[in-house]
Amino acid sequence: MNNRISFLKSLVDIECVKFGNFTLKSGQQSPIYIDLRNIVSYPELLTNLALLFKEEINLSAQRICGVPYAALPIATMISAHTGLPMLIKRKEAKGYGTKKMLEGAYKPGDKVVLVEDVITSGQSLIETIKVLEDEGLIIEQILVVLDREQGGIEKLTNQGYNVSSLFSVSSLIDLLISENKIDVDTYNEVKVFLNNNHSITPIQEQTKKYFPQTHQHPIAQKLLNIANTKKSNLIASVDLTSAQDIINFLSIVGEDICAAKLHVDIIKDFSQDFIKELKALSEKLQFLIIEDRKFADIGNTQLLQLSQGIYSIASWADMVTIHLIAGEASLKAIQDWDTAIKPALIPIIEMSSKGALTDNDYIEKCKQFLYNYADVIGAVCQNTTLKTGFLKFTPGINLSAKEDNKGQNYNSPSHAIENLQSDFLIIGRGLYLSDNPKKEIDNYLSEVRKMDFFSEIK
Ligand code: 5BU
Repeated sequence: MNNRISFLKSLVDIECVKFGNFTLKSGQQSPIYIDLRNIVSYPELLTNLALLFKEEINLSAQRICGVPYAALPIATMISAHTGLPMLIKRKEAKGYGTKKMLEGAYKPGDKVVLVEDVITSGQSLIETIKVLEDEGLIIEQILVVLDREQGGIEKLTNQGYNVSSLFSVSSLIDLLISENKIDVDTYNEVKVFLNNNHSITPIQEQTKKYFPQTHQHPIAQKLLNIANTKKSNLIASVDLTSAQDIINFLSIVGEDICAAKLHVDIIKDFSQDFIKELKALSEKLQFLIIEDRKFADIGNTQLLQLSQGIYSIASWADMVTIHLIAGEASLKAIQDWDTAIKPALIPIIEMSSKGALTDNDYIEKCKQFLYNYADVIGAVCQNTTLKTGFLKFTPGINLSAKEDNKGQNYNSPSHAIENLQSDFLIIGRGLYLSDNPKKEIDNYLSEVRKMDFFSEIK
């Protein structure tokens, strides 16, 4: 069978293309769904695609680059089959070191073939083109797998780029009807939809972050319930040093947060009376308590630190943070601790500070075991994503500052939700140093709520 035809049919088989009734971000219904990301799990198909592209590539090209993320594996495969060296365009600049947006070996003037999975408005391509051109590279050719026929190709062609696609949605449905893979009604519905929707937001860019609803851990479920009810995923990091100041501050912002995060070891007048007052306030205003203890020791010591001393953290904290630097056995020691009340665990796998040693290698090592422990409800991290069902907590959130002068890096709430895919945002000085914390938390909340983050998944 013709390679192109068999490739298109496979896209339907692996559900990269689906027919039915899909809800778009705009609320519109669409009869077709296209998302080529699944292809990464089908190496044979990826190879076929690379071979189809190989026939199209200009001989004068010197580099190949995929638009992140969907086209990265496609570009990699083409690179392997053509010998064209690959470049990687980052989605976000590194928060440390060189802040480079483009990785790989290149020099200004190199001619690049850009690869994209699906083109709709062409917006993601335009963003990638800008990064490459800012580096002095020349866009020799743009190759796209599927054109949604919504004006993207024309837009780029008008700007002088050489763009072509292997397939269009029309050619896809023409083929599928001729092969009896879709019926006439579906075919007509898609045709009408294509004619009427030249400027809608593309379906494959619809992967929207919704706030999680359920969790198997009771404390995490409680946290989700509070956040969903209040429509607030904000956690106030209350790094104040007097017990009264903490209570006063939480009396003001408590109703708008889902949790308060403490560092009890910085409170100069810590007492169990303070904890009593704090717990009463947390009941009244409905927020949970995280002790940001950052345990990082051998299992036995961690158990002592959790249960003993003047703080006796395990008796009152709903959640605690823990580094995994000591290895899996230290985590397991807490998991195996058979006690009536135990805080949920939030391992720190990636830090917000400049030059943090939590590099990808470290993060991956943590991920190899952290998901296996029922006490673990998620992780503190920045760029890395977590397995579905695990909650992502991100500190280093500030509406106005980009950094402090002590190594902290900040992101805005919208960046954290949209780009970092964070579930919970941890805000410290942005709130407790504000002259008007009530007004300031409203500013944070309105940015979060503006994003429609708390809608139910349709
Ligand atoms: P800030 O005032 O918003 O910068 O406070 C951030 C809080 O989060 C503070 O208590 C830190 O100890 C905590 N934090 C962090 O900033 N970055 C990290 O990677 C981790 C914790 Br883990």
